[in-house]
Amino acid sequence: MHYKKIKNFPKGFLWGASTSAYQVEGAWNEDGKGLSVQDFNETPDGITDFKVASDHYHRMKEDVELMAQMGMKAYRFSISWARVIPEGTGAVNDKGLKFYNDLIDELLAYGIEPVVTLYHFDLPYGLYKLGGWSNRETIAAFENYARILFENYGDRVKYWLTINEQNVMINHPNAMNPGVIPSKKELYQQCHNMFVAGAKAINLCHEMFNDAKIGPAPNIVAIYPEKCDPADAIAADNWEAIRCWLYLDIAVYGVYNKLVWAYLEQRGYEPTIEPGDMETIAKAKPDFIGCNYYATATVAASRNDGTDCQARNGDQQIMIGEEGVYRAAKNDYLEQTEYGWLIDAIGLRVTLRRIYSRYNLPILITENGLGARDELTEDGKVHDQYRIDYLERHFAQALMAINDGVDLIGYCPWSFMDLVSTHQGYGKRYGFVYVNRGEDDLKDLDRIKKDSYYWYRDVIASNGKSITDMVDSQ
Ligand code: BGP
Repeated sequence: MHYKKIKNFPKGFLWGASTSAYQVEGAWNEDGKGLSVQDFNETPDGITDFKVASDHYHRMKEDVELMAQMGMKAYRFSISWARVIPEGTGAVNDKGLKFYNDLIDELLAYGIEPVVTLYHFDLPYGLYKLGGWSNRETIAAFENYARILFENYGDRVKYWLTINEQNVMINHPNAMNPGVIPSKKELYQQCHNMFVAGAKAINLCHEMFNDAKIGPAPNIVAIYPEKCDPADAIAADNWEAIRCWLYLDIAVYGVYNKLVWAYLEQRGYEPTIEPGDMETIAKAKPDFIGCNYYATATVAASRNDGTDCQARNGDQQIMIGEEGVYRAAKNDYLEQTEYGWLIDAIGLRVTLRRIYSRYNLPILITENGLGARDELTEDGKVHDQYRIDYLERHFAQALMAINDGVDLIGYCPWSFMDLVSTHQGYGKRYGFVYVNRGEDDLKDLDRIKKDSYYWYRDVIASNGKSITDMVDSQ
């Protein structure tokens, strides 16, 4: 759809940026913090662990000042469950509570809206040892943890996200399981338990506050069929339902997606649902949807001959197909980053339109960004024009989605500052702020504003007018 006149970003748009606790904080065993599964994940040789990360725990005030100078309206961060409740359940760590209390106060002092994720990949190890999400006790532990956060921060935090990328934890479970990777059957039981836990947090939040907004934060991307072959369209539909709609249908409609349930039953993956679970889930009504978007995926029809899972999409993004469901396909229309991640700005518009037309809820982009090997050059700067280009193209498509009628309330690129990538350590950077450290060499951990920092500052200052003008002139 082309428009004669482009509307600007709405007033009060939440221009922000994101991080997560274990990737940015460091101080992995300080001030009473317990350990999380991330502290036990073995990283390949030459790739850093999460012990120091970006040392944000010790430099929080300096970091928030940088956010303020950039003009950020919102900051999406996660709370480390094990910093607040070291074993995941039981005793509370006052120093951990204080860290986030101070962070929230600091943000608000600069007029930055805190957007708080309760749980971002870092399950307390104490709970993991007891079975993690396979153990229904973890549901109660999560509800208790949520209650503690709401009691302590609910007077100031108005935007909450329950669980980051639950769909990634189920479809790519490696990084969340330092021990044995669970079977699919067990993963879908964990998934169900997380659905109940997320719903309990939403219900609790709504019981405790009238003005708080809470929602899930899955990774949602449109899935394209490789060709206009209807069989490819079915495969795209299969994978979009299993990868994406399962998670949002539960959150918004309170039901299992029928197609996905058929898939689960056929394979014997269906979870045990305890009495009361679906009532809890149905009662929980999110106020908005958080969406992490990196790139679309493209699939072809399943052949169901034992070859669907063979990698056949060259070095295009992490996707391997599933027997009897879909095969991975190559998308020749898309560029790739140096890490092989696809770049699809228009796909963001497609994705936002699909989400909005299914659910009719406000959407907050909670992650999107470009991982690259940024270099600190001799002039002491980081010239990341490629990141500016990437974000400019994605902002433009977000604006088009707004013009299409999507109620997009904000955009929090990943990431505010450089931090440890989930799989690729410190070499792969996403931030607007460069952190001066290597994989092993911690150097001085100085913060250096990249070119994209100044660019984003100007975008925010004009409420995206430069993007609107650019789109308008095309
Ligand atoms: C998302 C996660 C983030 C972050 C990001 C980039 O899936 O929610 O925590 O890691 O992806 O991925 P990576 O760090 O693997 O480059």
